[in-house]
Amino acid sequence: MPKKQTIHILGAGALGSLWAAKLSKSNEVILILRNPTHKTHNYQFIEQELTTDVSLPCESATSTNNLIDVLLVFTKSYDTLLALSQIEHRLSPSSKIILFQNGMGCQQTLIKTLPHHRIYAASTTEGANSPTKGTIIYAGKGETWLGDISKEKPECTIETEHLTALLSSSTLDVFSTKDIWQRLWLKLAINCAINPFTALLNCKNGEIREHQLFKSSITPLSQELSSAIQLNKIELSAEDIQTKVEEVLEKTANNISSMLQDVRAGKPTEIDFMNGYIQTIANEHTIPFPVNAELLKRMKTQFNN
Ligand code: KPL
Repeated sequence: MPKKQTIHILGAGALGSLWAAKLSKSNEVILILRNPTHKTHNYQFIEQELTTDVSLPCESATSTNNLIDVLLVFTKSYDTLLALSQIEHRLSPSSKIILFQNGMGCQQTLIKTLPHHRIYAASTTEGANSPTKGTIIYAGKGETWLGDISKEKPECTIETEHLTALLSSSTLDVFSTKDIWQRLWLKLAINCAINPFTALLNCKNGEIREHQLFKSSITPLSQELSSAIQLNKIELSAEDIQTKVEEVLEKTANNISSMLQDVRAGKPTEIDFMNGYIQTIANEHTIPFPVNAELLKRMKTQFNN
């Protein structure tokens, strides 16, 4: 029997646990947790009507175990730099680091912090949530795109293809792309145009469409997002953003967005890496993006983060 590939997973939230459960069927998956209390991390994984008990080995971030070969990072954007710096002693230039973070900013920081490492980003529309501690629900089938972000010039290397094949062993749909930045910026626009509304209005994704706040904001907000993204040399029209947002709202109508999940769990939100990142672009270029600025202000006032 060929030896199974070892995959380390940092961050065992809903999405990390989904990938861990799926990848562990044909790989050796090890979870890296902040303060593991046991040798294994156990949870129930619910897919459609089927419940499976998952039990995976775990290590603490500060463990001095072997070097890591493949690392999937699912920590919140605001935790990622610290979490990776705690395991830096286990990373070598041949380690493959795959970032699954929402929003923008964390990827650029990590490329600068780890200039000699292979860093990949994944953009995923898979949906998972954790209604109670120890239970993970696979909420909606999506797809995942993977690309190398450590190279100046985008290219689809043989290593990206190998990693795509490895992630596909989860049976989730995974594709490689050399245009991963395009996908990350589009995902950022979608998150900026959906997540804060769901948090402010305390409702499911699909329900924001009935609220005046969303109806009056979406067209000017899409224009602002398009301008901000074009300032970063990515072509994405306001019309394309709005159409995509409507499509995602339709597909994920019953989902509780990641931002509303954070609010309900009393956790900080990733607003600084979404609408906050757009505000940083506005500040750098001294261009006002008033609809985005107002959303950001309301989020900061209402949730104090
Ligand atoms: O990515 C998402 C999130 O919740 O963060 C969306 C696309 C809004 C789906 O819920």
